Amino acid sequence: MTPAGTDTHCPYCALQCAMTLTPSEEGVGVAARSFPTNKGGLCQKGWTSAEVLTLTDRITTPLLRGTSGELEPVSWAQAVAFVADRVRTLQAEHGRDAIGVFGGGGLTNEKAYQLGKFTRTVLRSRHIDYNGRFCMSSAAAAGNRAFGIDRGLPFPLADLSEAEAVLLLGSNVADTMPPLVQHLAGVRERGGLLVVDPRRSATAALAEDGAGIHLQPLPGTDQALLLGLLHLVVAEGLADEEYLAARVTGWDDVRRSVALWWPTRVASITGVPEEVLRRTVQVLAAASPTRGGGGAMVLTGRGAEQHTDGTDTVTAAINLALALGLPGSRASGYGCLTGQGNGQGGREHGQKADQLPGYRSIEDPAARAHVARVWGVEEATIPGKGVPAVQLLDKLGGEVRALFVHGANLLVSAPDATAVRRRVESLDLLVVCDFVPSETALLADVVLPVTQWAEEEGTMTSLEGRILRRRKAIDPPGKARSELEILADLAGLLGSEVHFDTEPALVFDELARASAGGVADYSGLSHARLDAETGPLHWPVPAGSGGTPRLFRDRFGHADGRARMVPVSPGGPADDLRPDAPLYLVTGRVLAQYQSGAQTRRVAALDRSAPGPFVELHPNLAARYGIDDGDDVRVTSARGAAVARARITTAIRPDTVFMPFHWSGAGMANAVTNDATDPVSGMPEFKVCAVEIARAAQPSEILEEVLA
Ligand SMILES: Nc1nc2c(c(=O)[nH]1)N[C@H]1C(S)=C(S)[C@@H](COP(=O)(O)OP(=O)(O)OC[C@H]3O[C@@H](n4cnc5c(=O)[nH]c(N)nc54)[C@H](O)[C@@H]3O)O[C@H]1N2
Ligand SMILES: Nc1nc2c(c(=O)[nH]1)N[C@H]1C(S)=C(S)[C@@H](COP(=O)(O)OP(=O)(O)OC[C@H]3O[C@@H](n4cnc5c(=O)[nH]c(N)nc54)[C@H](O)[C@@H]3O)O[C@H]1N2
Ligand code: SF4
Ligand SMILES: [Mo]
Repeated sequence: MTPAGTDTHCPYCALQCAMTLTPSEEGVGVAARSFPTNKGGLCQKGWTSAEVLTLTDRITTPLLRGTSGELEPVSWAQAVAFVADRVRTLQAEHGRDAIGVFGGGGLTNEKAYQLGKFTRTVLRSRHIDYNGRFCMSSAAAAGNRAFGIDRGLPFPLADLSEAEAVLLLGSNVADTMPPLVQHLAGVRERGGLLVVDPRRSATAALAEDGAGIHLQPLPGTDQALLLGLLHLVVAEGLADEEYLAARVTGWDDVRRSVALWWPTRVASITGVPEEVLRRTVQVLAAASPTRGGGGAMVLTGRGAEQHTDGTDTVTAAINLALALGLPGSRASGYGCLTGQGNGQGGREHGQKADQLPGYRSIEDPAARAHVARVWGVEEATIPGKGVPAVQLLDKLGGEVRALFVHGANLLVSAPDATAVRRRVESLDLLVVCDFVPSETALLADVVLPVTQWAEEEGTMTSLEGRILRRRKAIDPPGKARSELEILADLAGLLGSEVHFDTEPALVFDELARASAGGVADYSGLSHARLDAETGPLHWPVPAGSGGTPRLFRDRFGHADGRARMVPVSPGGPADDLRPDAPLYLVTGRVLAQYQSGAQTRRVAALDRSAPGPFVELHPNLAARYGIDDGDDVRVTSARGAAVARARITTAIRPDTVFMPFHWSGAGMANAVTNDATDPVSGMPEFKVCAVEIARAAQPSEILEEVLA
């Protein structure tokens, strides 16, 4: 008989594929589990996830930078006492806001909540933000503006299986969420998969091979494309006027605003032929339920969002969906495909610069009073709002003297990362909680070893807004501890009288109380209920509620129940083409590596599948620059350069090169990217900047040059 396993979910992306873990002498066995989102599937990262538990270089003891300059093992008591002492001194010298906190969308709801509470009640600093700012902040801002609620998918993912048309803008799910592709089988068969990507990505190939459409625009022109599609909807009388009259405000303004986006103009800006624009609109409109179709969805990923006009681009996508009467209709709507494991829950419980738990505003007096009561503090002691991630990183070494990092590897994943490294180096104190010696941890003054997913209890909220249980299968190694314990210890040492629970179930109960009455209301939930209930629980789940799988059936989140259409106009890349930088660099992901690679670069099978950085370029472009497949190519922007192997392919536009961002060292894409941000969301423009390329000299020379 096989021993009973522990049912939990994958540690990586927001699909949160269900798995069962079975510990044995040889390690922890991973088995895929049937679940509505992954339907029994896992990707290569999921299958190999248990290897990260037993890495030979895993951090299992607190480390403190000694007088020799090296990180040296110390006891927990020494490590936390050192941190508390430095925090006290720095705050006495520079004020409370001198301590910054950087969180992550991979943290459980319990940890994200506790981190926000610790920052506001113990440090009493306004300077907290997190890597979700790099991820879906533009979609969140646009969703809040249009719908009054930001839940990535306002419907269960499985609704995708029923749709007749799906417009995917800048999302490569075939590599970034492989099991999700099962839900696209139907729409592919029906010829309704429409993929917008400057590259013929694995997902774009699925569309083309399935008689769908691959629209291959110039990078950064998604908004113009969307305005052009909406122009055609109006011109061809395809707008759902009845729906618009009943459920939406602002349609007149938006309709007028697209009058000048006629197809020839849009085709010349985007490079997408007029005929393709027309076909796309026909397929989408025919699938709209109010025209008798089976359902149509407009979904965005990071490709459309990570731009300085990303919020407006998502707004244009939402406007298109509203004009066709999709949100709230059967197997239809707009959605953003959230990225990180807890990218959804991590943006609801207070690790955002302007936020209190339950997706409340830190500037709302009623919200402050409610949360102050739950925390047992005076409302006036809760600081005001801080600044978004990129601006927070700008302050390092200036107004912010110390940084706590929980769940991000900034030195690889932040835009203009070489400049970020310099600022991090100028800090008086860097404290990193992690379980691997990431590039950021290696620079720290103090590294605190934490537990991993299979070693802890908690909850995660997946891309469809469903709250899931993460369960403990094994004990943590060495001295690794949960962040909940670390924060409670530090609170005590810093003389705080605020109570910090360390049991995840109790922290969750407090989070539930703090969220009560908020947009993201979890007050009807507890670990016990999540364990007992077999059906799905999508937030909001107020007390007594069975959850809300579909948010917009009857009304939207604004007080009047209507969605708001807002006219927008494209901005274009902040760092645009010029004679010394005549090409676009776009960045993104490959299947076998996750994010900064801190975890996945350490897994042998993943390293074999995706061993290092590369630059994708078109054969015509390669010929013009005298570059052969496998040559080293230097990609240079106004910020810096990266060198990586040429991968010559017709899958990319000839005016564009592509690099994944999973590696550090000479091939680090973020040495090149731009840190300009969207003015509404604070999202940096990872997806496009102007570069020059050249065939590089000997690899060893390059390494010296790039690292100099
Ligand atoms: N394997 C793997 N899976 C992951 C992750 C990972 O690191 N690795 N990370 C997770 C996370 S946090 C996230 S946020 C998601 C991201 O998931 P995706 O959004 O699917 O990932 P990306 O590869 O960043 O970008 C998607 C596509 O956008 C295209 N693109 C670039 N510029 C533009 C543009 O201007 N317009 C358009 N339309 N497209 C453009 C790129 O060519 C790329 O194919 O993936 C999650 N899943
Ligand atoms: N050029 C370019 N850059 C990008 C992007 C892009 O498309 N192009 N995408 C951006 C996006 S969408 C994202 S989400 C970011 C992500 O980039 P990062 O924020 O760097 O994400 P990860 O590499 O997942 O880093 C997470 C770190 O936290 C650790 N960790 C995991 N779980 C826990 C935990 O529970 N507690 C603690 N303390 N540590 C933990 C991991 O070991 C790892 O070191 O990158 C962004 N950077
Ligand atoms: S798709 Fe995402 S959640 Fe599923 S196994 Fe892969 S990394 Fe894990
Ligand atoms: Mo992300």
